[in-house]
Amino acid sequence: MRIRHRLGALISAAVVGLVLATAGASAASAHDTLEQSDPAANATVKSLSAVTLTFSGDPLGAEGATVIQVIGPDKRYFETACPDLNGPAVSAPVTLGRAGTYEVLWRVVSSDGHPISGSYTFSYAPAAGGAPAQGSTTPKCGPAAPTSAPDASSTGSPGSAGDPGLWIGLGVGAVVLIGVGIGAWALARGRRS
Ligand SMILES: [Cu+2]
Repeated sequence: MRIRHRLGALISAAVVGLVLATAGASAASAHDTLEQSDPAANATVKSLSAVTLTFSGDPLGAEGATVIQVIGPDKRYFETACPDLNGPAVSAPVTLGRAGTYEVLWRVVSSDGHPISGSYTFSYAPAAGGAPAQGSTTPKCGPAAPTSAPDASSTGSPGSAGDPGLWIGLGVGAVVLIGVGIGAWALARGRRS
């Protein structure tokens, strides 16, 4: 009876260990993702005072880590300040120039500590009249981006195969399994003698 008790305890400990290892692995590989943007990708706006991005977690606000650049059809920059971080929302004020396609480039540090970045485009079609802003030849925040293709829009999720957290989790799981095997073997041996 005592041996069966111990075997049961060993197995439940192993199950708990496996669950913890798996949970640790998936938490480590879960970056925040861009859930919502204003303006939305491919939307057409008549006026715009800010670009606001909302993520699945709260990005970390390290110095210089949070960047939104808004690049006009003339390749000039139209964001007027560095972005503000407010919980899961990152927002930068803009004053747009002439009508056309604008590209939003963003970079934040995910709440799990990993930098993530992406880009998308929207169209600006203002009502006639009113002088368009001139924009700037240099970004307000972050380094000037290499001229990027508009269709290079990614939400920036580096390959999960390379995530060290996953491999640490799998390693812990393997160690737990080996421990269970040795324990069961020792118990079976003890029972026989
Ligand atoms: Cu991550």
